[in-house]
Amino acid sequence: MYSKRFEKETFKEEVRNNIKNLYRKTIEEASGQQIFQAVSLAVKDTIIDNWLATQEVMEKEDPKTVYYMSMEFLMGRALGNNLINLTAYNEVKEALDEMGIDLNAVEDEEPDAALGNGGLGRLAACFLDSLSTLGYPAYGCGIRYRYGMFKQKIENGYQVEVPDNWLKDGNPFEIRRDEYAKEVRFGGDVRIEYDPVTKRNNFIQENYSSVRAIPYDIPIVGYGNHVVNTLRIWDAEAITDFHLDAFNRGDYRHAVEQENLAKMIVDVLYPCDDHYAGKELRLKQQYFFISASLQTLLARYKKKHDDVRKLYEKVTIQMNDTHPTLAVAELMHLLIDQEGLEWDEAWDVTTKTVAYTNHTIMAEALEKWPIDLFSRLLPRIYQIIQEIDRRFVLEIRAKYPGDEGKVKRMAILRDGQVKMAHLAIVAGYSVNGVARLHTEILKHQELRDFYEMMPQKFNNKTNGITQRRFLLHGNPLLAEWITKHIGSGWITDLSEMSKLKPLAEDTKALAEFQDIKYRNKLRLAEYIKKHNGIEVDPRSIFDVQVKRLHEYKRQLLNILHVMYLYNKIKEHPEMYFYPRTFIFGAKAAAGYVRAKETIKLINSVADVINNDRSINGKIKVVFIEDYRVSNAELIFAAADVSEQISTASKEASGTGNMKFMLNGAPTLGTMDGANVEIVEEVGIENAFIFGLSSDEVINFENHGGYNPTDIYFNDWDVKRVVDQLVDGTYSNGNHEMYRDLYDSLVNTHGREPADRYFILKDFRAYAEAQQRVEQAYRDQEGWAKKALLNVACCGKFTADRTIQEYVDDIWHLDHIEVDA
Ligand code: Z2T
Repeated sequence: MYSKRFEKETFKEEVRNNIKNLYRKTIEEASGQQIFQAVSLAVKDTIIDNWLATQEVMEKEDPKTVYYMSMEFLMGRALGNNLINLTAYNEVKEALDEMGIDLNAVEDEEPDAALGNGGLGRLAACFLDSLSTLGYPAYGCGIRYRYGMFKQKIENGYQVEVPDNWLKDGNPFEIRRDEYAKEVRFGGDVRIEYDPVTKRNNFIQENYSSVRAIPYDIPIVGYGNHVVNTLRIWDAEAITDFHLDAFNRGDYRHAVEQENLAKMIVDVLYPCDDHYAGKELRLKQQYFFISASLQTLLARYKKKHDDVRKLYEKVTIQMNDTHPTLAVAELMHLLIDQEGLEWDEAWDVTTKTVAYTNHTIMAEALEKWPIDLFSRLLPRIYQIIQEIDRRFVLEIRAKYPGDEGKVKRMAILRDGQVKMAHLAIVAGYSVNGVARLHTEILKHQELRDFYEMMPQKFNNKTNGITQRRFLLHGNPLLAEWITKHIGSGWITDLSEMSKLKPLAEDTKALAEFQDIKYRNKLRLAEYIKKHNGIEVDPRSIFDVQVKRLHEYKRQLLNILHVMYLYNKIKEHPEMYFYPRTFIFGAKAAAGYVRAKETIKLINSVADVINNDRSINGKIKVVFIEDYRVSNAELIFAAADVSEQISTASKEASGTGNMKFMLNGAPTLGTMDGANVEIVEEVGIENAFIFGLSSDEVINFENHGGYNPTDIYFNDWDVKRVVDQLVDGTYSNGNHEMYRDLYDSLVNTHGREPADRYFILKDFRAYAEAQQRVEQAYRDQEGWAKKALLNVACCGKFTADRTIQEYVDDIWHLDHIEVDA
C-alpha cells in the first residue's frame, strides 16, 4: 500500500478475503482475534514487498551490517507500530472504519511480544526501530521464547505469575525459515588429533547432544523509508535423524534427552532483571542462540567473500550486556576449527568484530559461571577461553610486573569461575556504558583496572527511545498538536522539538497543551476504572512510578512517603493539600521476596487510603496490574510527574525517564543515570531534583555505609512510617507481614548493611522535593510551561541519536536506500 499507493478498496477486499480463507467467515461472524489476524496479514503483505526490496539492495551493495545480539527484545505490539512506520495508520483506520471495525479494538487483540524484562530488552527494540528508520543494515538476533515475561495478576494484593502464552493464536508477522536451520552442540568431550598434512591439532567434539535451531524472522519497518530489517529469533527442535546414527545408534535414552533439551531450551525467558541466577539452562540458552546466529552470519558472509580474515569489514557484532559474550569464544571456534585460521589470525578478526555494552554496576548482576558447569556444557568453548585467559594474564604481567593484584582482579578465569564481563572487555574493540554518569563510574570505579590498561576501548552511548512508538503512536493527541505547530519533522528528527520553546510563552498554546494532558488522563482513568475498579480524579496530580520492582529503584521510598502524607492529612485535615493519584506499575522477579513484599505493601496502602472516606479522596493509590509495553503507552501520555528516584549511582541510565519527558511529565528524581543529562537539557528549574549524589553514595559505600538508626530515632515522621510497617496499620493487625522490609531499613543482615539503598537518608529531601512539586502544580500555567519545556528539550533522548553515535564511533555501517 505504501510502496504501491495505498488503495483503500483493495485493502478492504484483502481483509475480507483473509477472513474468508483463514476462517471461512464473513467480517460480521469473525471474532476480534480473527479480525486482528486478517488485518495483520494484509499489512504484512505490504511489508514483505519492502522487505524483499531491502534484501535486494543488501544483496547488491553488500553494506557493512550490525548484528545486535540480545537475550531480550521487548517488542510490544507490532500492528499499530508497523502501520505508523508505513505511514498508513490513518488510512487503514479509515478503511477499517468503513467496514465497521475499530482499529484501536483490533490493536487490543494483539498480545505483547514480551521477550524481555524491562529496560535492556526495550532498548534493543527501540534500537531496531531506529536502525531501520535511519537506513542502516541490521539484524537483531535472539531467542523465540515460547513463554515471554510472565503476566502479572494481583490477588489479594500479592503478585501472582501467570505463564505468557503469547503464541497461542499464532504470530501473523513472523516467518519461519526452515532452510536456514543450524545444529548446535552441547557437552561431550574434545578429542585432539594431530593432522600431519596441515601440521595442526584438530579439536573434535564427540559424544555431544545437539538441537536444531530454526530461525523465525520478524520484519522491522523503518519510518517512511521502505527499509525493512530483520529480527531473527531462534526456536529449538530435536534432531532425530543423523545424530543417532553417528554415535549412539539405537540409544533411545539419548534421543529422549535431546528431545527434552530442545523443548526446554527456548521454553521461557528468565524473569530476572539486573540479577544473575547462575542457572545451567540459561547458559544453554545463551550458547544456543549465539552459535546459531554466528553460524548464519559467517555463512552469509562467505557467500560473497572468500577471506574470513576480513570479516570485520562487513560485519560488526554488538553484545547487549554480557549475556551474549559466548560470541567471543564461538567466533574463535568457528574461525579456527571450521575455517582453519591460526589463533592469532582468529583473534585479530574477533577483536575487530565484537563490541560490548555494559548496562549495570550492580554486583549481583555480574555473570560468573562455575568452571565445572561451564566446561562440562561447552568443552571446546572452555578450552578457547582458557587460552584467551592464559594470553591475557601474560599481557597483564608484562604490563604490570610484580602486580599480582591486577591479575587477581582482571583474570577471566579466577576463583573457579568464568567472568563473562572480563572476557567481553578483553575481546571487545569497544566497551560502552549507557549514560554519561554510568560510563564515568565504570571507568573510575567498577572497571578502573581495565580502563587503565585499555582506555581507548571505553566510550559512552547515552540511551534513547523511539518517539514513533512512545509519542506518535502512544499519544496521538499530543503528536498531532505538535505537528500542527512545528510540522512533522520531529518524527525522524527529534531535535526539532526545540521549535516548541516559544510556545512556552503562549498562553493559548499552553491551555491547549494542558487540555491534551487532561484528555490523556481521562483515557488512563478509564483504563484504571476498568482494570482496578478504582475511580481516580483526572484533575488530581498523576504521579507515576512505572518500572521493574527493585530495591535500588526505591519504590519503597515512594510508598513510605505516601504513608507519611496520609499521616499528615489525618492529623491536619484542614491542611491545604493538592489531590494526588500515586500510580505504580511493576513486576517483581518471581523469587525476589522483598520486591514482592513491596508490591503487597503498595496494594495494602492503596486499600487503606482509597477506602478512607475521611480524607475526601485527596490521595488515591493505584497499582496497575501487568505493566507492559502496551499499557505503558497510555501511562506515559497521562503522567504529570515522572518518579525517577533510584539511589544515585545505581540506575545505569533509565529509559522510562525519557518517555515521560517526551510526553511532558517533569522528572522528580535523583542525580542518577540519564536523569543527569535530562536535567542538563531541560534546566534544573524544570525538574525536581533531590537526594544524595552518586559520589556521596559511593563514598559511604567505600567507608562501611551509614547508620540509619540516627535518622530513625531523631526524625519522628520517619520513625512513624517505618514503625507502621510492623504495627499492623497496613496488615490488619499482622505485625509480621512487612517485618522483612522493616528489617531491611534498620537492621544489618550479615554482610548487608542496614538501609543499603539510603531510603531513610534521602527521605526528608524527597518529601521536600514533593512539596516543591505541589507548589509548582498549583500554578497551572507555570506547570504547563515546565511540562511543555520538557517536550521541547527532549531531542537528545531519541534512539535515533544514540544509534547514529553507535554508527559513527563503533559500527561504521554503510547507509542503504530502498526505493518504492
Ligand atoms: C536491564 O533491564 C538493565 C540492566 C541490566 O543489567 C539488566 C537488565 Cl534486564 C544486566 C537496565 C538498566 O537497569 C537501566 O538503567 C538501563 O536504562 C537499561 O538496562 C538499558 O540500558
